[in-house]
Amino acid sequence: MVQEMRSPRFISALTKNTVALVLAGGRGSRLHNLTDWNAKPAVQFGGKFRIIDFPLSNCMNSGIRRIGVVTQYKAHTLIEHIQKGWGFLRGEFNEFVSLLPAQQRIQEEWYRGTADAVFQNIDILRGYNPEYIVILAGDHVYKMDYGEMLAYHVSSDADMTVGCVEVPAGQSASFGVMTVGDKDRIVKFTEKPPVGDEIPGKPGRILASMGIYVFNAKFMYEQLIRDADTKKSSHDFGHDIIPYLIDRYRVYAHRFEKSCVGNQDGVDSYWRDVGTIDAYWEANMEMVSVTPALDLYDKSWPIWTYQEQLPPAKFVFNDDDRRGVAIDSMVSGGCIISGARVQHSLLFSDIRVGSRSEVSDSVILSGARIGEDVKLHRVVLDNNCVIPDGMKIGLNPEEDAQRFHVSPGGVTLVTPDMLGQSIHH
Ligand code: ADQ
Ligand code: ADP
Repeated sequence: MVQEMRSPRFISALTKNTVALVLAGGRGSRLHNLTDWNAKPAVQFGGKFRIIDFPLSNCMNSGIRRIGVVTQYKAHTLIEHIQKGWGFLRGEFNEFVSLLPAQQRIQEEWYRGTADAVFQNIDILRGYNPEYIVILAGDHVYKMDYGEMLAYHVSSDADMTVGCVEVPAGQSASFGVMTVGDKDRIVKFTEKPPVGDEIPGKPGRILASMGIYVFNAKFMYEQLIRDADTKKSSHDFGHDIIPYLIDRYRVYAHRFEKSCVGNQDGVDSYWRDVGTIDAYWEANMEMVSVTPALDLYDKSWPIWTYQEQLPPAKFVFNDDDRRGVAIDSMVSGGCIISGARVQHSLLFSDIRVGSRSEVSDSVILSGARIGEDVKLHRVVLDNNCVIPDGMKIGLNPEEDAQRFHVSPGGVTLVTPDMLGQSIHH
């Protein structure tokens, strides 16, 4: 039965009857000043992408082409990105990426929690008339075939299915933690417990919710209406909806490794919530490694983005006999490395690095102007920073901590505001 249901024809019938909603409105405050002006899903990642490109590309590659993006907090860059980059879908084929900003459609409040963000768009969703709804987070980096998760949901006869992944038990407080019974039916679910229940037989590991859900559409509408009328609810999927449902309905866990795409043998399934500066730095650095677990070069599961058209990166051997070089690095379009050395770093687009400067183990977001004789080590440099000649960052943590934000892992975040450059150029 299950075998038969997993045929590609069957899965495409499911994905066609699905609407995906990408929740992209959260503050992402653990990313500190990187989200002062940008919602986390719009934060740049991997040299030329924005984080939201990953779930959106997964939808495309999975055959889900009816997508709503729910926005709220500091959505300007995000909205512009979606409009410029994701407008290629054809309405004639019933394909779209639709922006759903908080607009007080149902009540006089902004979106209160994740479930409320969906509830307040219920009339729009109903109008699309889908059989299934996939709820995704706009701030995770991974490649996943949602069609596999839908097939699992249908073949389990589930009302709701929660994507899950194994993580170290020490991270319990960041995740919804679940216990599963027969055939991975969820029997217990606790949102962000200080200490989560370990997986039986796997000490030190917990089964964490990825914050992505499949629902039978009608069932979801009923449950969101019920929750909206519940006074003491915080209207959050993890806090309120899942704990309420598990004893009353069929809620199943779908394991990410079953639908993770393009995993290399022997490498853990790649899924990252790049929620903190350390995690953000680390995940970007992983892209620079020789064989990253997430392959951006795989043409069978492309990650799409919008990027300004720019000339190729240029490496200049300049007048005073200095080579402009980049080693173990990724350098995007529009960059000019002139007589400078870039090592084990990720340079987004339109960046200049001047003579005798050294950039190492750093993530440099687009538009940076790095002067001469500069040293940057383990730095995350926000968009459009201007680093004056001779400035050294990342060599003296105590000095850095007075001007910049130094993360627990020793990564220095530098934004234009911290440099006294509040003018957007
Ligand atoms: P968190 O990631 O902490 O936990 P949350 O901050 O609620 O959950 O954000 C989930 C997604 O919804 C994010 O993409 C965020 O941008 C978006 N979002 C949050 N508030 C929103 C709003 N008001 N309007 C629109 N979008 C909003 C969740 C689950 C956990 C799970 C982790 C996995 O609750 O159970 O383990 O995700 O990362
Ligand atoms: P991008 O599309 O390149 O991400 P943003 O609109 O997010 O552009 O802005 C780029 C950077 O400029 C931000 O990361 C922020 O640090 C800075 N910035 C944007 N707007 C302001 C502002 N009004 N005041 C100060 N800094 C700003």
